[in-house]
Amino acid sequence: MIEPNVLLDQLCEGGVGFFTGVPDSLLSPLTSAIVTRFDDRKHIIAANEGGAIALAAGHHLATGKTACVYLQNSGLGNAVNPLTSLMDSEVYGIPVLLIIGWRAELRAGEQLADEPQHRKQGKITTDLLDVLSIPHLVMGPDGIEDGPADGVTALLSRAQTERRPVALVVRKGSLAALKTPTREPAGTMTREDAIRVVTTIVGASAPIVSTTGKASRELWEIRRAGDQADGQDFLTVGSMGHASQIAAGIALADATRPVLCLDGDGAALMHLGGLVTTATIPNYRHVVLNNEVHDSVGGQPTCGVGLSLSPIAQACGYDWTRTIREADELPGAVADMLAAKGSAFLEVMVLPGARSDLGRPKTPPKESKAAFMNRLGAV
Ligand SMILES: Cc1ncc(C[n+]2csc(CCOP(=O)(O)OP(=O)(O)O)c2C)c(N)n1
Repeated sequence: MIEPNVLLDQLCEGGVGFFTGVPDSLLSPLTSAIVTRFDDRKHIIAANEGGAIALAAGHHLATGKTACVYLQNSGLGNAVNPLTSLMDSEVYGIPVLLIIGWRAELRAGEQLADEPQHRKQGKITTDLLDVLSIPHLVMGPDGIEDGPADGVTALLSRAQTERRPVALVVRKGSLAALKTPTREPAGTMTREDAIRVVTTIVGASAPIVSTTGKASRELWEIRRAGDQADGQDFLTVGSMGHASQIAAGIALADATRPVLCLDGDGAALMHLGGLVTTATIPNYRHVVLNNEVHDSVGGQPTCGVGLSLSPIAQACGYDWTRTIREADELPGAVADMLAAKGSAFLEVMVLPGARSDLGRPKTPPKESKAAFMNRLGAV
């Protein structure tokens, strides 16, 4: 396995002086090494992958150097626009080294078992890089595959001399584990307990759209344990950051029915501008479970550590907003949110972490979708 700090040394020796990205579980050891080693002028956890590419562009414009952007392959979609219309040699020709965690990777043409939301992207990751004319190498636990041992250095120097994006695609299990630095917890209750309270009080009064990551897994398990009917929730298993707009589309379709979005802080921050839209919808209820970290992929901080999201929601136009930290405040706050006149935003500060035996939704996404649409009376 590759030691993250050895890879980091290689990057620094190759001239990389700035790191940014959105955390990924496969790359978690690398992000931990970067967080430990660099201060916040040399490393920025970006709100989204497109923003990370643009930060890297700015770094190059100011220093002439190549930055490193780390991301999960799910985030490539967010990065495609600045890669094609800003960085590409047909436009400004700006070098950047992408380090991409390859979920649902292909090994000798066979796909590694992974969640449904990763399958398509896993299949097309290297083809997509080809289409984008981004030279890339694949790294496995034994190092660079089908390339020289100093492949990373060669790739970096290609980015610099040819002034273009290049990519290192990293397989599962390639990086040796490194502990994520721990932080002061933002809240006092677990995310799972908070979800249990929210679902109990909301009952059948509002369909729920939940965010990407462990929150949806916990919601699914809570429904299973309670033997509750399918179709109450739409789990946004992929498409991080978009749960709020999915809920908005549902809320707009029927003004008589409240709709609740169960969001994460990282996801809400990823496409924060969406708050301006959701705030205008009177039957919209937004709960953000804020643990200040990307818990689902290893607990790395979000770009909003120490930031309260309620005042932002209020400034975006929400009619009702509140932040709570204590478990005993939650039932009353949920009831008030449901009774509020107009759009409502509740920020619940929660602890990072999850049960180690947390399961994953077993119902295929298309079946869940059909049950949800049935519940909404759409089929
Ligand atoms: C576009 C995109 N980028 C990155 C990921 C990887 N990813 C999945 S869940 C997650 C963290 C979500 O953080 P947050 O919304 O704060 O929820 P938490 O996990 O803390 O409950 C990340 C980065 C993804 N699925 N999609």
